[in-house]
Amino acid sequence: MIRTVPTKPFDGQKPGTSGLRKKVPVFQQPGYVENFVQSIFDVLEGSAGQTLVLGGDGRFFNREVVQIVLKMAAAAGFGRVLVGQGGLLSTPAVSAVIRKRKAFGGIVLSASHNPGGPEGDFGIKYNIGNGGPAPEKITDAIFARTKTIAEYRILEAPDVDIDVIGTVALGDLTVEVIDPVADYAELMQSLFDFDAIRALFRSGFHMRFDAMSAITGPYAHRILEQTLGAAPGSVVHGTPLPDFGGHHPDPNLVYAKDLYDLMMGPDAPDFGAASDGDGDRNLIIGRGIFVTPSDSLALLAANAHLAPGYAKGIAGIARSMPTSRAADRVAAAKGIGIYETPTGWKFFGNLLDAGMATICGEESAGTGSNHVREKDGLWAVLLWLNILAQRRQSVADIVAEHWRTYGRNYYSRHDYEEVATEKANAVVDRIRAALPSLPGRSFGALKVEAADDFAYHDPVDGSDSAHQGLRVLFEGGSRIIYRLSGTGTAGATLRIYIERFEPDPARHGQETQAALADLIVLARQLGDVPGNTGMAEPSVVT
Ligand code: VG1
Ligand code: CO
Repeated sequence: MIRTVPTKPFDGQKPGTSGLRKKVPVFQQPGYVENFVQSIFDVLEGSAGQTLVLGGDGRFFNREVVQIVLKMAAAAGFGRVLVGQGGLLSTPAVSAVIRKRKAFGGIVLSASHNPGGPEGDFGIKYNIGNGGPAPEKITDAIFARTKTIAEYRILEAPDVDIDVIGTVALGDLTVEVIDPVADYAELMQSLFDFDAIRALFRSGFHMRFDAMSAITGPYAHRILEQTLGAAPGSVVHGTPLPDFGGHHPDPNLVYAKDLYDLMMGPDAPDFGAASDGDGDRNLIIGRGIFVTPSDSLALLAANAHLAPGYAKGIAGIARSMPTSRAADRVAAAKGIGIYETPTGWKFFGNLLDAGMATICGEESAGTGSNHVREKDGLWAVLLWLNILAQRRQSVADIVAEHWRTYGRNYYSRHDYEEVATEKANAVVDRIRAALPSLPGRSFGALKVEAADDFAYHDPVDGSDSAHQGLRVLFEGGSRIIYRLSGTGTAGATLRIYIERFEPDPARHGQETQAALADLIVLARQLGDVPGNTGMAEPSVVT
């Protein structure tokens, strides 16, 4: 029986950079999940009888929300839900399954790199039929709906057994519990030269992949160890845990420090990598060298033709605005398009659908291609492995050669986390007020060329997105960018992105923070960051 339940709107159900993210206790309020899910279903047109894909990163509360969504999908008239076994699906796997099975859309349950557990974070995101995050037009409509919602509909039924692969009926809905890895693994096999990667491992090449007790464990065990022959034990923290073992499943130098230390030490394997909570990010570290995500994007774009899936070349590269301009140099050399979008993968979807961009990336450890419509952590690892299998050079040599060819974009992001919202706003307001007066001014050796509040005009659908970050651009290619995070769940996070271009190979061996020192000082001065936030130093430097 379908029950119609009266409800009242909750404040703040506004999807951010990547879906709705809140603390678990917020989601646990009676009706909170139901209101948001009903709001999604209410704005979808033509979903009756269609297929929905459902899965999450296995964090605390995942299993409960899976049951709610299944019963609400039954009430909403969907025909079929494909749910990952155990309620698990990585974000890129959701995207792959939507595309392969021609589903109407999908729901991803994740707060990505944010910590999990009873006091941790949870999230819900809707993806459309191309496999990508819903564009702003839809997320705005969902948010508007959350403000007026008066009832939700749910099927009264016992919970579905989501641990056994197979098909069961839930009212008129067919629930198909699928292997979370199979479709994704098949897609990877179609893109990469698995024989060449197998030969690489047989030659004595060693790697470590840190799944951070999050969703990529099952994928990495199956693909890297069982299929490609990486030595057993290459994948560590490979069992998804509801609280990620109490850690931040964020693959950066702070939270993946064990991997970093290993790769910098005497026992380093040839290649180190990690992914995040929901499997869409990647961290790449060679023996003795961390590859910044921005450099990794440029390197992958420059070498993608070495993998079968990209052998014909790539049509264009897209990067989020704060991502370094290293990729721009590759695009210029190849004579292909380069697109600069606001932060968040949803802005890449149109460019990928239109065939304008093939490879996309963000400085926040996200890279991906037109094979799905999400960023994809393991995909990046496999493309790296395919390139290493073909080039048979060390990561450090490949990176050094890249810098010699294109120049080096020194790059770092400084995050000030859990700042009171008004204090973070004070920094941004101060910079915004100064923008008109900055061009032409000099600060030591740095001369401002331009300064603006970044706005994006989507060349495919003509939509506009304003206020996407404040840019201070210097002569010679240096940049300082200020932005507030749209994924946090406590206070505000101020992000300052700092970049300096260095063409001279004799100066490519500097330590990053040292190479950026004058820009770092200036970035803090311009925003009076210590005065406004009360923080002398950022909480995370990546
Ligand atoms: C952050 C990153 C952004 C990324 C987003 C979602 O957003 O900066 O590049 O797309 O997280 O990634 P923000 O608004 O906090 O800067 V994930 O792996 O959390 O889905
Ligand atoms: Co993620």
